[in-house]
Amino acid sequence: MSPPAAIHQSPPQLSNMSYKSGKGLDTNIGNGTEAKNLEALNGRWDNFNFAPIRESQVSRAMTRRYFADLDTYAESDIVIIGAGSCGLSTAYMLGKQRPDLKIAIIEAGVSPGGGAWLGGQLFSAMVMRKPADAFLRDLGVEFEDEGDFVVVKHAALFTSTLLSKVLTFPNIKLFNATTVEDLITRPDPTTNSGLRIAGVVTNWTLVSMHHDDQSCMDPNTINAPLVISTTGHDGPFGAFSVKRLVSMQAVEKLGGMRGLDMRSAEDAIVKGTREVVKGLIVGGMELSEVDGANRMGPTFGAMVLSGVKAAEEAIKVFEE
Ligand code: 48N
Repeated sequence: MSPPAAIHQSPPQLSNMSYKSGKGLDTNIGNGTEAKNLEALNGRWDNFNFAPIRESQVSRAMTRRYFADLDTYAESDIVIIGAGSCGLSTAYMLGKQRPDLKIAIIEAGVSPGGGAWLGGQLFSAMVMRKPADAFLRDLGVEFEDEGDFVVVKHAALFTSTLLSKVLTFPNIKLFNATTVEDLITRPDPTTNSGLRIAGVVTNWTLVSMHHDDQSCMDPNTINAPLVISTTGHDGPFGAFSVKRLVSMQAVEKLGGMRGLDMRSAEDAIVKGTREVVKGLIVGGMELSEVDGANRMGPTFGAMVLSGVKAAEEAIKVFEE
């Protein structure tokens, strides 16, 4: 029995693909149950059927897009490492202010959001001190006003809203389950370290976790004139970029995150968000490892406003 025709279809060249119009995609999908809205399906389950599909169409629909994105973002304007509250806030601000910039977000976890799915110690409400309520208003997330601070009823409401807004920007692509396992550098005699950051080295996270027990599994790369690292405070993956700066001797040593002091921590993180070495801006809790700032515990205003500042610093770089 000869193999079904679909096997002989060679995938069209990625470059002539246009997802919006569907040109060049498998279009031999039959006309299954066309439903203009959910009400049209009510009570019609006896004769219900999905439109026909062939498994390879699903594979091609996913792989074409993913590899086209890898091709597109191999040269990015900005790479954000870490899709936690700071990285996502940075992306949100850049997506709004600079739709012309191509931005790749690299997130080691399958699920983005970092530590912002719960408010603290598994409690769900999320606290932000004013003036971070301005960010919540801009984002359109409701909160209860408690005077000097506000409370979002569930941290997941904040994080899912922020994530959904970031994912809708056409100039931003999230590569989750993907780890930055090194930084691309270039010699730069104008800097103290003699180098500048020029992109990131990536691998599937599961591969990055098994370099010690598998033979060579070389990484992929993304070139970008600016990297914004928001990988959180020290932990299995945390503080990645700043620890790498020390091991490549671009920074002498880290200050190391200090004990919990909400008031001093949040001001220091927001004010300190900056380009730590040329081509690398550090924000969020990763910065506490650089500057020896305190940690703030279960309050997130500094994360979002560090993101606002990181975006501002990034735009300055592109306006230089
Ligand atoms: O949420 P985090 O860890 O980091 P931030 O800075 O966005 O937010 C920190 C915040 O959640 C707190 O820690 C709160 C305020 N508590 C403070 C305190 O006192 O304890 O997100 C970092 C993200 C995570 O999703 C990681 O998976 C990811 O970065 N990540 C990486 N992604 C790709 N490549 C890497 N090398 C990497 N390292 C971490």
